[in-house]
Amino acid sequence: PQPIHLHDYQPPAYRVTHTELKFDLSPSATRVVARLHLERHPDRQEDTLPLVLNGEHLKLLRIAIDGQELEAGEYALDAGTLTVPDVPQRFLLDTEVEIDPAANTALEGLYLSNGMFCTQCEAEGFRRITYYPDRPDVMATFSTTVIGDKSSLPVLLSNGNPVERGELPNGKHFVTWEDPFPKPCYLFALVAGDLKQVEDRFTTMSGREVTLQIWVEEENLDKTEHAMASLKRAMKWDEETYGREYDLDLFMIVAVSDFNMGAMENKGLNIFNSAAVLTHPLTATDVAFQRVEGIVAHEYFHNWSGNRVTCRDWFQLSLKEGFTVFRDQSFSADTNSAPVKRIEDVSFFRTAQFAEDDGPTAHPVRPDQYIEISNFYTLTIYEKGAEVVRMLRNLLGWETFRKGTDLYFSRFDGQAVTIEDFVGCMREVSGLDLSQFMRWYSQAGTPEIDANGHYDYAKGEYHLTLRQRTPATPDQHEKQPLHIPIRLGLVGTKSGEDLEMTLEGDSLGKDTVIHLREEEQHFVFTDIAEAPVPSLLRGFSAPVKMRFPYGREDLAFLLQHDSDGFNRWDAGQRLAMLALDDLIAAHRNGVEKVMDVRVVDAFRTLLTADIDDKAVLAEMLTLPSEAYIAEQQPVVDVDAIHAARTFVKQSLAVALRDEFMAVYRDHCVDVPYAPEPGQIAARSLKNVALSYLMSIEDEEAMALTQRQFEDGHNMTDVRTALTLLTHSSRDDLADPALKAFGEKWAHDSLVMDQWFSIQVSRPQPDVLERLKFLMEHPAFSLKNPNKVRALIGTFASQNRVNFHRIDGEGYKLLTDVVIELNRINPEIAARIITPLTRWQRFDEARQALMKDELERIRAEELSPNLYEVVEKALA
Ligand code: B3K
Ligand code: ZN
Repeated sequence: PQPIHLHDYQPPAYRVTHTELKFDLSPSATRVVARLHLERHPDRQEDTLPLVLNGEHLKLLRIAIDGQELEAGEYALDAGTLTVPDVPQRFLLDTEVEIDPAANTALEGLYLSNGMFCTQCEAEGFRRITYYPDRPDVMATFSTTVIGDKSSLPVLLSNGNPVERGELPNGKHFVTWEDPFPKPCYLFALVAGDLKQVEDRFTTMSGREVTLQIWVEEENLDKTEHAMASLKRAMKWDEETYGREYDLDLFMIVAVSDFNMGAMENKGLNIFNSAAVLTHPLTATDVAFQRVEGIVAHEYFHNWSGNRVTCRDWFQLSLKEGFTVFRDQSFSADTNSAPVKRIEDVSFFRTAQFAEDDGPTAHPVRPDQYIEISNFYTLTIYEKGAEVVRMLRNLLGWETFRKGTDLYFSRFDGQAVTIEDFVGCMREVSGLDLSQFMRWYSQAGTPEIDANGHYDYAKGEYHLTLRQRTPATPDQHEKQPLHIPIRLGLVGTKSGEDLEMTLEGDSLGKDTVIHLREEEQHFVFTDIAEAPVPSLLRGFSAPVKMRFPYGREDLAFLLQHDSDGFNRWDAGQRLAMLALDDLIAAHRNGVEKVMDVRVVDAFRTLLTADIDDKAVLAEMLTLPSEAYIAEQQPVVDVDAIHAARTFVKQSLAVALRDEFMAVYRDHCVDVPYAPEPGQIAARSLKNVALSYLMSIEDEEAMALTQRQFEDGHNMTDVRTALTLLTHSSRDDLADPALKAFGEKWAHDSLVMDQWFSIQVSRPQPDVLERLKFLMEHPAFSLKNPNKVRALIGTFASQNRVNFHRIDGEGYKLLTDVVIELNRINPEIAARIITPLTRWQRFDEARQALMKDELERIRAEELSPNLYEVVEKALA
């Protein structure tokens, strides 16, 4: 496979103004009749230009131009394209193809999930449905007729509004849908099945009535309430915040069990992974409730940032994804606890995106080449893209930024555009020079800032030196300095308050943003009355690694006094990291481990001070994850990390046993479950406390955990309890609990996914055998991405000590699965392999084992997806 390059972009030779589709559905032989209204692109007036359409896995039955059937020699077919050398300036193309949805295990194009037909077309799935210019800059109105068996497929859905329906011979029926908004084919959707719906209404700000429907299998009708409420909140929020209103009379969400991603924003017909839409207090955790709210909002927000204004080509993917993630993050922050949302997002980002930036598949927010675009739905495109938009919002200020988004949506409505178009609007409304800022889009890798500061007592000045450097990444060796906005404060060590700051005569207040543009810059803050501790990168104002030689006293001080909640949390994380570093070294050197009392004291203060944001407190009490700790180590030693972290946790539990117990008892909420911030905070705090107590297998805590499991009040509590039992040494308690849970929820696929995850994340060495056993469980299937993620994904990405077993058995298991998935579902195969591609980070013995497994994969006949990832990993 050959890479595609951004600089090769050309407008399409022909555009489609209108698309008429007719589907006659049948599991193994669906007929698709297409009529495309085509015309030469105004910018492509070269003499002759062949018509080249994409098409894969299609059986062509008929082709005609302006009603004239084409003979065999008048067109050419290969594995990916249909070419007609000679066509008029403007014409109708009719084709008929046969496709096999039942054999489609890649879950791209039209496929079957639990007997129901559904589609996934982004990025390049539409070419598996019919011959078409499958690229986002070809936008057409669609009219779609769906024909299906009336008894097995009573519901027939597509984009837009239903305009006609009726009966047909042989027990069939049809519905015709019209979508008046021109769209690229990646936003096409079709669903047909035996579905039930819940319906609601929303009145838009201009007074239009919109019907909202969520379509599910009958047994899931009781799990839609939260998604519907979230949808309505999102619709209102987008009106109030961005002035964006919904544009069709009908908005539909469908839940399907087999889905490669979370969900898809098809125009008027969002298709969701059931895990990203269904919730019930007894089956879904608080985290799942919040995730559903975020994803429902994300897909809805795409109606403007993605659908009304879309991407010119797939290199611009972050144009819609980064912006939409930023929008959904802001929505969730406004709806729940803003500081906690930021902490969660950043802690995920610093673990997973930093690791991506640091690995063989590192790429810029706007890549300039790819082999398989499905491989680029990444943390960099999504989350780093969102951080870049967040920086823009902060540089411009909300009001100017909002003027920029208004301009963007109005100027480019109905068009397929680029990242320059977006940033250009921001420049136009602000007058800011954003040329250096554009490097955030083109340069890969995480910038590292080394900061140093000192206080000049005599002059009352604080001197801060910042040096930036971005390490080389696989395709980019030279890096330019970036424009990095750094929000900061200087916290007085006497007063514990933020100090007034003056820089070059300008007074900046107590919290300000300085701009690092050069490789190295020196800032002198004058009139600083007392020695400060700097609080740098408040709110994570830029996606960088900030290093500063904080002493432990400084960090303990910031943990108590920083006025920025995010940096207060971060100070705690840094303090814990210092202690963990010592313990990792002790473990490696075989020296006795000694707990740092300053960490114990800091935790005692947290546990006993009356902190009112319980959710933030729960975050502060959570130690850095093994993955995050690994991110900080030059060579990852999984065993030492696990031992050190366990030691810290147990030491804190021993020293603060009664404090943790008091926190647990004080936060047992005895009210009917609601996914609201206050309750969620209380549950997370008490469950964090319980996890400390269970780390030392405290007798009383053990009994409380068992009771929490048996009470079965809600899934958050039950899942925590079951996890703590399963991860303890008490198999005599864990086994019956797992058995009871597995039997109780055998009918519920999404709960069984949790049952799988809990078992394969346990640290005990028997987990690999358990995992192999569970792969034979009737509820498991390699064809279902949720199952693969729950069992294999959880094991490989979260059970670090066992995945990285020194006998290589963990690697071998993942490799076997990847090889099988390569044939079944290449997109999932290329994702699940990720932990194996990060071999550079480990010791030599593990490196060799991991590379051997990668070689074993390379020896297979690979899908482009895996080919691209494996080649990069072994480069
Ligand atoms: N836009 C979809 C991505 C699906 C792509 C799958 N290959 C999901 C989302 O970001 O909303
Ligand atoms: Zn998206």
